[in-house]
Amino acid sequence: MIKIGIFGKTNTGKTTFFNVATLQSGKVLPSPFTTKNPVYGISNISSACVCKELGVKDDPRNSLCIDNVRYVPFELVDLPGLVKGSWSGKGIGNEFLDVFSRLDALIHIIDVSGSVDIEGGISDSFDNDPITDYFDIENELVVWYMKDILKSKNHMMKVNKNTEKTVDILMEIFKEKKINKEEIKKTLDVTKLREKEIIKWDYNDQEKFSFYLRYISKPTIIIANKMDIGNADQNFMQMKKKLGDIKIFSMTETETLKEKVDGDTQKQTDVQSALNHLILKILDYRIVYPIEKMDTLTDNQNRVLPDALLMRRGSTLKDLAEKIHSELAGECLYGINARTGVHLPNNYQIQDKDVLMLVTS
Ligand SMILES: Nc1nc2c(ncn2[C@@H]2O[C@H](COP(=O)(O)OP(=O)(O)OP(=O)(O)O)[C@@H](O)[C@H]2O)c(=O)[nH]1
Ligand SMILES: [Mg+2]
Repeated sequence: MIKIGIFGKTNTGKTTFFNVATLQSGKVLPSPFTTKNPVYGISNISSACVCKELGVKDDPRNSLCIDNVRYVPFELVDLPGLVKGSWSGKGIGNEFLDVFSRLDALIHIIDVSGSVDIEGGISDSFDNDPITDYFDIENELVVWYMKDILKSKNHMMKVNKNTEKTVDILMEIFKEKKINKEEIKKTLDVTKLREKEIIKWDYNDQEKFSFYLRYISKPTIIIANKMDIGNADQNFMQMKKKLGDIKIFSMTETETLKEKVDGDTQKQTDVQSALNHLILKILDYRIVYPIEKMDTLTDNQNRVLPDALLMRRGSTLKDLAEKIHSELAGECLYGINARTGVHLPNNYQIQDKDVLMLVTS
């Protein structure tokens, strides 16, 4: 299951966001470090269900269908709050780092009102600068990546550059951080460090590599929270200007796109838009509906469109077979597009809202 982590400075509203997204009731308090350990929950992305278009009444098993909208689950993790120096100085628990390593993407929550001071307490002078916060907290992540490179100096000394390539060494260095070869290669290209032996990387190279690897391996959106108080409007404008490359969500931004509804429903739709964007747009997942019978669009228990699965862009029919059952992958002969009846090869790339039947030997 996709795993998304909520992180950021303490007291910014991470648990508030998590509670709306998962319908849990984690402790929310105006004091720093309220959340002590990672908390797991299930949330959903939403997408127009194919049931309407295909004119059937569905019977979902792994997901929900409400008013022709499919809700597909993923895992959300509420992480303990950070402050400047958390990792470099004060030290953060191994549990945090273990959980963090296994995340697919991140939601960075920022108090855009300026109410959280440098120690993490809430002050009503609203003179904290959220952009500084953003870079301070991001820097904690970069330092954490850099530590891995520094720790590996000894290992690199022994490396015979004829037998081990830069990419393989970096794979080894970052093997615990859920980073794949493509991400390492992309980072080497962006930083233009591919040709430079790692042992010769200076501090700037290490920092640059860590900075880009953090972004490439853990795609991130920003939630500008607490738009209702303090200097939020002004700070938000500044943030948009300074952090233009990163998608930033706020209450006001989504409000203009939607008709106004009552408070709680509005909060949920805002959270939903952010989650949908992260998973469907940035991580680029597609939703696929596997079935076992063409004429009825059912599984072998006669459930109509039982499952909606999230598959990353570039996933093939064979990947789908593997996801459904690892033994199925070897036996998959071809697929059939349920809408058109067209036969599809094993290397067919899954498209969003595909309804597919797998034919096995
Ligand atoms: N005004 C306002 N207050 C908010 C908003 N979101 C959260 N808060 C308040 O901010 C305080 C901290 O919220 P939490 O959700 O506990 O923050 P957190 O980031 O999980 O904090 P830690 O777990 O301690 O790191 C609480 O008093 C919340 O009620 C918001 O959008 N506007
Ligand atoms: Mg919390």
